[in-house]
Amino acid sequence: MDHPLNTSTATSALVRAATGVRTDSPPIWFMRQAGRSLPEYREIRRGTTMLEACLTPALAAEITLQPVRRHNVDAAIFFSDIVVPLKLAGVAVEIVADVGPVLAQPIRTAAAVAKLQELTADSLAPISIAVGAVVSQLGDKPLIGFAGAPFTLASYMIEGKPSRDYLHTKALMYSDPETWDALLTWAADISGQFLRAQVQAGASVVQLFDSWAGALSLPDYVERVMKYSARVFGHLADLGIPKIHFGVNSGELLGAMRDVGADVIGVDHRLPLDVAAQRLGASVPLQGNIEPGYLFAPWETLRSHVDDVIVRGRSAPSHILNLGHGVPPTTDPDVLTRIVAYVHGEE
Ligand code: 1CP
Repeated sequence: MDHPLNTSTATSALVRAATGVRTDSPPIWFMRQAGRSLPEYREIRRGTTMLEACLTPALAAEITLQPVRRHNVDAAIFFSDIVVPLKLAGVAVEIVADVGPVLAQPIRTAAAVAKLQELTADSLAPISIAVGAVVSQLGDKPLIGFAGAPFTLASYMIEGKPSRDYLHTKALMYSDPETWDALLTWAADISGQFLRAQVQAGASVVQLFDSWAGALSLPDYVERVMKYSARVFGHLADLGIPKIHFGVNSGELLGAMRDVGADVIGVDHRLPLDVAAQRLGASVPLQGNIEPGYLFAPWETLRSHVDDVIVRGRSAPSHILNLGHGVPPTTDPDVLTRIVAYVHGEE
């Protein structure tokens, strides 16, 4: 199969904006657009665990397409999770409802890291099949592939569950650099292979989520984390694919996150896009950054906020409109549909 970037998606608004071409209005998609805000998602997920849904190709493909049909967003994002490659590599992990990823045994020692297995190409088959099924139904709309960056992934592995302060993670980072290096190198390789499989099966853009990198100072990010994120993108070096890099609360890290090898920097809602653009010398396409809290405000209030984000986004060479972080599960999906219609000039 010819890759969609060579046949159908190269002229899409999302791919153009991701490669620095300014579009009349910004292409729009939402982080976490699939999932709990959608009644059709809650319905199709009944009786299936989150990871079963991710690893059943027909189900993962259908859930990926649900928000595209409902909201008419400019891109799909593959329905999966950042811990899926851990599961495929044999790590005992589950996604617990209303909690998030939980490991049977946190991985905090050199011995535990030494036991981690490599990912095999065979084990990625459910991912390739699901991506192929999505892409065959998307036409000229691009699919965004994604993975977790090594720091964020390692934080779940070391803490064993979602954390607020990342103290076990930082304890390992500061006290045992060799084990840290081995763990982040392993995480970089499985995320890199997970992304590569999605691109080879037809994803046109990728996003690397370093959701929790904002917990680090810039010097720590530069000295102890950055090279592993660069290693993830290294797995895609020959594929010529636009790469988005996103973190929460990462306003101090923007330049370093670009230097990892990103084409687009995702900015959360804490930093206005014109300020982010200025920090990056107005040379980097930006993605973001509607404050998710506005989804619960009256339409006129939300609409002026969206207008403000679009105006500030013009300070960057190009702009992909998104939220500053994921869609909250309690969001009224009609509000998301209305934002898309408004941005597309249909309201
Ligand atoms: O049963 C359910 O529905 C569980 C909720 C859920 C969903 C729908 C989880 C558990 N993951 C997902 C899908 C998912 N995860 C997607 C695809 C859907 C889409 O974007 O439309 C993506 C891109 C992710 C990526 C992900 N998982 C990130 C990075 C993005 C972000 O939000 O910062 C992170 C940090 C995770 C871990 C995770 N998985 C699930 C939860 C609840 C969490 C976060 C837990 C925490 O607070 O630490």
